[in-house]
Amino acid sequence: MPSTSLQPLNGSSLAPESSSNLVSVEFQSQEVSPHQASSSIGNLGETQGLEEPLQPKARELQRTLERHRSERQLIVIQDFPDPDALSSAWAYQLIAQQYNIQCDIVYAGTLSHQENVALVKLTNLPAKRWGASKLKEHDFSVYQGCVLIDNQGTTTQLMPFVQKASIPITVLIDHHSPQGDIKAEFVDIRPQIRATATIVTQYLQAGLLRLDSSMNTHVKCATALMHGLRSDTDRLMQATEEDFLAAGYLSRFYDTQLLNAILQTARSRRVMDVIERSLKNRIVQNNFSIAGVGYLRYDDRDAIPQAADFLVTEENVHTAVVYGIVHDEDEELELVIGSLRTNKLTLDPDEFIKEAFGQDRTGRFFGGGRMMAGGFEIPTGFLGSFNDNAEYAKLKWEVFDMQIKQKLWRLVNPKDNPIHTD
Ligand SMILES: [Mn+2]
Repeated sequence: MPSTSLQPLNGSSLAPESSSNLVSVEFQSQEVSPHQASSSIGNLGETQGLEEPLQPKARELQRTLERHRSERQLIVIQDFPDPDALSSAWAYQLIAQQYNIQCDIVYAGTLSHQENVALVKLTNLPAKRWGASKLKEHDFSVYQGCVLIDNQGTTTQLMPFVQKASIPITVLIDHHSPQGDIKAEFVDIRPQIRATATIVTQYLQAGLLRLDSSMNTHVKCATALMHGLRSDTDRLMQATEEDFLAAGYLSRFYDTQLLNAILQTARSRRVMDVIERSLKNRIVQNNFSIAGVGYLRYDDRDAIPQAADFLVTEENVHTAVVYGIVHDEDEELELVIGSLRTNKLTLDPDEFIKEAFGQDRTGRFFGGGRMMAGGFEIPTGFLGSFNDNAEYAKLKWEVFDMQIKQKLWRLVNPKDNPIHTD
């Protein structure tokens, strides 16, 4: 256990139980009609554990879990797990425990944002990193099922191993738009919802796991879910009614001091350095602020969106793009990673990034899409590695820097390309 002086609040001031009926009644009246019609096929009698008759998905998940009682499942989250994925996976693990299903939560990349590291440490969140280079060493055959949460298998390097071991996808819970033809026994994809934590909280609310504010793990998991929900909804600014209702439910259990501690986590010096470089290198034109930050370590890749978050706060700037070359010596991996942040309502980051960078030879875009939000990734390919040669490394950065700038300026300011090719 990490040492933390924080004590759960245990919902002391608000009487949690007394208000529960009121909330669920209101919730039902919003949603009940279409769902109930389709799910009323003789199952309403067997829902003792479920408080809300409307939740057909919760009931379907319950039946799925029953069918897989006492199995071992692998919960796969994206390579760079965010609070939404981490907390939702944890909640699923706690739900599944009641069916004697033992789950391992794994990711193949790294926890790079200091808040995510703090979340995992302070809540003792049981996620494991299976580094890409050692993936082959893990025994996948012990799992009877795979669970995809907050992703659909397209953002994790674990997927080929799951497929190779012929592990069936038992459960898929996500709020991103459907991505291709992944098949799972239980599927709950709801793109209209802003956070997977909301979907999972609805399961809890429906009675799949009765949260108990005297249980430390429940309080910590509820806090993690609140953090996930807040971070995927831009601190509730983008939240829909369902997200608010889920947050309302979690508010009975979560620990405000613990959440505060997670949010207050200080940036590392290296992240500060990247932000400093972005400030120094930024070029502002037509309300766009564009900055290349050179090379950075793989573990610090989250410094890029943080730098973009910072640059977009400058007056007269509505959109910031920050990018750099990320390298990981262990994995011999090198790619350009970038991030776009905008306050301009009419600028769609997805469209902008697709338009700016186009697609690779296989037709895959370098970024955009709901999974990437305002992010993009460009492999350095043949030019990768040999960075111990300082001259070469510098030259390589300049090439990528210039190429990215050209592509961005072409959109930002079509008539003013910094490179004159004629
Ligand atoms: Mn999410």
